[in-house]
Amino acid sequence: MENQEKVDVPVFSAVDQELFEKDIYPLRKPAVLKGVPLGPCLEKWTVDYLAVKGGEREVKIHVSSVPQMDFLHKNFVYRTLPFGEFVHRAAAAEHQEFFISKDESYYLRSLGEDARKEPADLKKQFPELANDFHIPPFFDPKQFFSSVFRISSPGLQLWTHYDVMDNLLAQVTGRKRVVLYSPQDALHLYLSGDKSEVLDIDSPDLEQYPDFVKARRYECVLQPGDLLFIPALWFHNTLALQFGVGINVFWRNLPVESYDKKDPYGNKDPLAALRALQAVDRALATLDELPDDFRDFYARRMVLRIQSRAYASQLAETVQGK
Ligand SMILES: O=C(O)CCC(=O)C(=O)O
Repeated sequence: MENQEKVDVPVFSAVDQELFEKDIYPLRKPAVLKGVPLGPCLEKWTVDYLAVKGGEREVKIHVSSVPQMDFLHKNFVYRTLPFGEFVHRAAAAEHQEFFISKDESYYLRSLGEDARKEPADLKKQFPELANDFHIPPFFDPKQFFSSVFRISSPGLQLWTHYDVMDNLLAQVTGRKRVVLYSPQDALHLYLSGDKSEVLDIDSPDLEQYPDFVKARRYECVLQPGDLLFIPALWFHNTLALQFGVGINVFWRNLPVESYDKKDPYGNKDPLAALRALQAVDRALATLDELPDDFRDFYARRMVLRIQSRAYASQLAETVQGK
């Protein structure tokens, strides 16, 4: 897509806590961080080692006949496998045992003990592996929310979505392309909840999604050992260029009471945002009392009021000054 603006995610070397806190975090923009000690996982985590240490613990995985996972048409199924068996399958291009087809693709986003209540925590679900990974000391440990395994077959692409907490995505093995979009581009991403309906971000159907070209595309390729800082609300789309093992760590950057308590995934909108969205729904239901032309007019006035009252002027300038 030639007419879409493209930006490389900035890369920072030899990042320590001070550099992160002073020069990177306050910008609220994605950044690739190199040279951060992540622990022995970088040397140790071969497929066999992971399979032995992760062992027989059952994991729920996404399985798809094609590597581009499509949440709109649900082209994947959930299945359960012992972790060791899953890792062997995800690392191979062809499978002797399979659910759908010989060349099916796998994706693991690890879950908490009781997936509906508890966030994922490597220390609890994978104690044998957790000590190999050192969580970078870039946030107050009291803000820690979850640590999540992200293990993908080669070519696996995860749809564009946002999360509501700050996030460090550590790539341990395999290269991964990540494309990100600013929260300020939300209007150009054709959202369905926390996900973008534009699945093919490289050659989207511009008749269906004409405004997608207006979204500025931030891109990076993570190498093993790299960290990507993904600030809360930044949309991200990942493409595993090889079999890949990653871990992401979410932490709360808002006061703890701002978040929905029943949110093991870290992607439920903060409570105040939820209330505001519900109020919009009520306002829209009220507009339905009017005939079409009046409804249209007052809907536009609502948009203007929202823009002038709630868009941050500093952020708006960034958008205009793209
Ligand atoms: O690395 C991936 O596969 C997805 C990462 C992701 O969605 C996240 O870190 O929130």
